[in-house]
Amino acid sequence: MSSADKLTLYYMPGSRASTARVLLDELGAPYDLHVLNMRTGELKSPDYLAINPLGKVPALTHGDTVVTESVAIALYVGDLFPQAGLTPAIGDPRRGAYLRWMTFSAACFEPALIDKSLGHDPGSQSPYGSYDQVMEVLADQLGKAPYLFGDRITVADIHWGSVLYWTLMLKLVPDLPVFTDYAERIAARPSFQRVFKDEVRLQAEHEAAAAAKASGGT
Ligand SMILES: N[C@@H](CCC(=O)N[C@@H](CS)C(=O)NCC(=O)O)C(=O)O
Repeated sequence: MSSADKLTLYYMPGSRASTARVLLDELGAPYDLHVLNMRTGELKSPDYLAINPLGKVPALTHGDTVVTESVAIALYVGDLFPQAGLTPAIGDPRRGAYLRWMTFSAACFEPALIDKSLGHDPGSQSPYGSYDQVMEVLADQLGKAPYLFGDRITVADIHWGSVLYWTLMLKLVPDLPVFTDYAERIAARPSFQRVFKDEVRLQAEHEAAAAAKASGGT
């Protein structure tokens, strides 16, 4: 991969950027990992705000192209590395469902969780229906097969396995067996385990750096 094609993932441990990291590993993608320490303000530094003006992770650069938003990053890298066999490509009968369920994550699932946790009732005009409907349709889809679209794992399963792993832990979704079994199965993959292990190290480093900064060090 030339420098014009270089991939860099802007990431912080213990965040949804972990999913993008796992996914790049699953795809066998060559990339640089740019680790940011939220506790020392690196997400809001001018350098990083030039990449993502929201100061949020993940972000991915590919040469001069900048991609933010977890779902967009997952779709982008899935299409970039079809040889990994994890991407329902254009023409694949699963492609429509793939785009649907990836978009559902950002457009329906996440707003439903946020409204619920803030005690907002969006009413009947809600773009996602209701929280309960979102949970029901997701549980129904996951109950059909080992993976979202049958017997073959895709990028969407890496994404949703991670989403459910974190949201179950935060008690934002009901602990239905269809969710817990799926999340545990996906998070047990070696790629997740490697990233989780490395994040323990990184988080300890970040805490030490924040403590040093607070006590007047660099
Ligand atoms: N819609 C964005 C949300 C990104 C987001 O909220 N990232 C969190 C980490 S999970 C973050 O960067 N938080 C740092 C902050 O808000 O300062 C996406 O899906 O990528």
